[in-house]
Amino acid sequence: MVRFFLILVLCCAFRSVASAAELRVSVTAGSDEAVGNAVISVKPLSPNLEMPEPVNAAVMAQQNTMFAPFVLAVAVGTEVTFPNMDEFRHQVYSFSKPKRFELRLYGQDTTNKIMFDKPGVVALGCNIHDNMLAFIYVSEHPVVGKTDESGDVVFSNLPPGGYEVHVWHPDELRGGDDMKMVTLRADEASDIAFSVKLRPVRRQQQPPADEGY
Ligand SMILES: [Cu+2]
Repeated sequence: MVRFFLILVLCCAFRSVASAAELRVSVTAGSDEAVGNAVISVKPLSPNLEMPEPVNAAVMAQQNTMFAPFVLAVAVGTEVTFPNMDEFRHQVYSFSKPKRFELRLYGQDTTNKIMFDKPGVVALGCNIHDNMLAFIYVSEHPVVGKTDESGDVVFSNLPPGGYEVHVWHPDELRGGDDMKMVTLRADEASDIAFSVKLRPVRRQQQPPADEGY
């Protein structure tokens, strides 16, 4: 009996590894500028594809009078915690349609959790510190990630099949790539390159000018 289960487990493990596909996405702007913080969301064209379970918890920290990370990519239904790592208080809010909220003045001892249950872009600010700025991209698709500083992100263990791949960036302008189709094959890696248009002056999160600012 035990041996039977062992064989069954090994077969399943082998099957999932053997049939997994990999999607490698790179994002550039202009002639060849690598674009980090671009959110890539992946939508299976067939509802029958067995997608990886979405991650349903994430963190948007307040540290050194900044948000960390600047861009957070989550799937719909993700609960995000907002820990304050600073020794002073923050009052984080958003006026964005997918999630309007305000976390009343709170310090390190408060655990704030917000459920993001509608897709869209949620811009964050702090009523105390004007320099603080961040974005939560809430994707309606189950697989979502963001590019690193080299403009790359890799999705492993996707089931083979057809997909729509979408890109979003806080500074994007119309006229660049926003969606591409791809067919992933078992045991193969596929590459997609997006060329986006970004506003010349990028929005950034500046550190506070100095104490008492
Ligand atoms: Cu603050």
